[in-house]
Amino acid sequence: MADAPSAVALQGTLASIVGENHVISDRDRLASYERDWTGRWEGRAGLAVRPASTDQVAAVMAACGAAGVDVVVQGGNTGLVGGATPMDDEIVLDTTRLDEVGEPDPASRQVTVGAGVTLEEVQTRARRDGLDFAVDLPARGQATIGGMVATNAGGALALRYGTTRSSVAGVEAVLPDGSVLSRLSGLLKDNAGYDLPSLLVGSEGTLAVLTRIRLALTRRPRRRAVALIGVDDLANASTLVATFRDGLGDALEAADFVDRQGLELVCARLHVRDPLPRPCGIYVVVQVADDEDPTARLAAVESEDWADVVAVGEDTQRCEALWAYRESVSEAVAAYDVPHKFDLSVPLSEVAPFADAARLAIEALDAEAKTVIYGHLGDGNLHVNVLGFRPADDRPARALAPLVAEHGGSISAEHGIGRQKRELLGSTRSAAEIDAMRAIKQALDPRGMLGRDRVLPAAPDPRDEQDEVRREGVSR
Ligand code: 2HG
Ligand code: ZN
Repeated sequence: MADAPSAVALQGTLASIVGENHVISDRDRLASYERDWTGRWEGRAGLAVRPASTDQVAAVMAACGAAGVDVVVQGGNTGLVGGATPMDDEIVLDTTRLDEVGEPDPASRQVTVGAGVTLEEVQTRARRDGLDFAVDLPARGQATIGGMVATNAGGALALRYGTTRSSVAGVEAVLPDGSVLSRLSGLLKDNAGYDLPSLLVGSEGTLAVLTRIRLALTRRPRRRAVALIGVDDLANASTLVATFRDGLGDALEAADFVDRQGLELVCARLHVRDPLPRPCGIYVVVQVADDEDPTARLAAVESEDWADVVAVGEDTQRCEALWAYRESVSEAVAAYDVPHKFDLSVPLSEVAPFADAARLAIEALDAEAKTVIYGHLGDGNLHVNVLGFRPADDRPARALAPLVAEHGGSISAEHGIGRQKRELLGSTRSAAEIDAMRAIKQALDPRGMLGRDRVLPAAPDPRDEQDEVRREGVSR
């Protein structure tokens, strides 16, 4: 296939902005941008461009806008809904050279970082000062802060500290026309006009390119303990988590889970044994953190009949080993087959009924399919992973979306809408909400050049509407 003329024609202009070495046109080098790590999402990039400052991002956006070329933003390429995978020769704006990490300010407990800094780099820097970044997820080594803010990433600790939104004190971003919005003062109280940084959190790279983020850090509790507890089913697991929340209050940092199928895939992938003496239907991982000995707090809610279904870790190594049974599920599932992923949330009381209904719905599509369910139980966030369908088959997602709505949930808890769920957005957002979202998109990106065909459903074709009116006229 020939290169798209418009992207290639821009090569010289982009090189004059970011330097020749940072405009990538070689098809072999572009390949790493063109596919997500699960193999579910693939596309084609016209070029990739790697700016190193907000000014360079602004100049890149202005040049792309003037040339009429579409842009998609990509950080660590760890997204799971196709939002950052280029399509139709889009230019990939790679944020990983926006890698500056500022000095944490001890008074405000804030730090300014570039959008391309990884989560792990922020955690390492913050922990040197006895602080921490309150969002954590298994892809910490690759996931960038810009991507996490753009998707309002959740992760295991959201139960205690909230999603990424709660840790954003300000942002700097470039609009599609190249203008720069900068709000990095970190003022806790700042109610002057619409809160544009809040709007950009969770906008999934469709409204602006985030370039720098002012992050609010937390003080890191001195000690933590992890328990892995086996229970029969999700109904019992939900009751257990409710008991923990009640008994441990804020000391409960995370309450995740994985089902038996997921655990078996992990054991095979990591070559590790079952963590508990007997097999269980559901494995709950709870993390307790405190300045005092957290095991005492765990023990206070433990019950005697857990004796043979609990494993407790107090030192870092043992805690990590227990977490691995949960955190490695994505990798283990992907090693088995190209997964269809459906991230969602439902109220805690609906977790078990929803999971039963979801398994049945997938079975009805294909009795041979394998369904693995895991996630963040404390906040009702499930990751339904379905194996056995071709990557382009959208039947699993279409079967699950209405069930989520029936159970009072949301079709995206933490991974976003991206390409995967744009046509399903209406199942948990009203027409009025989607119209308001379209109006915002139109105002900030009138040409629709940034993250085209993501998040929002395709606009209804006016010809179809006219047909509808005509048909109604005839039938009346
Ligand atoms: C997790 O919690 C991530 O492990 C990924 O959100 C979930 O791969 C998934 O479905
Ligand atoms: Zn998750």
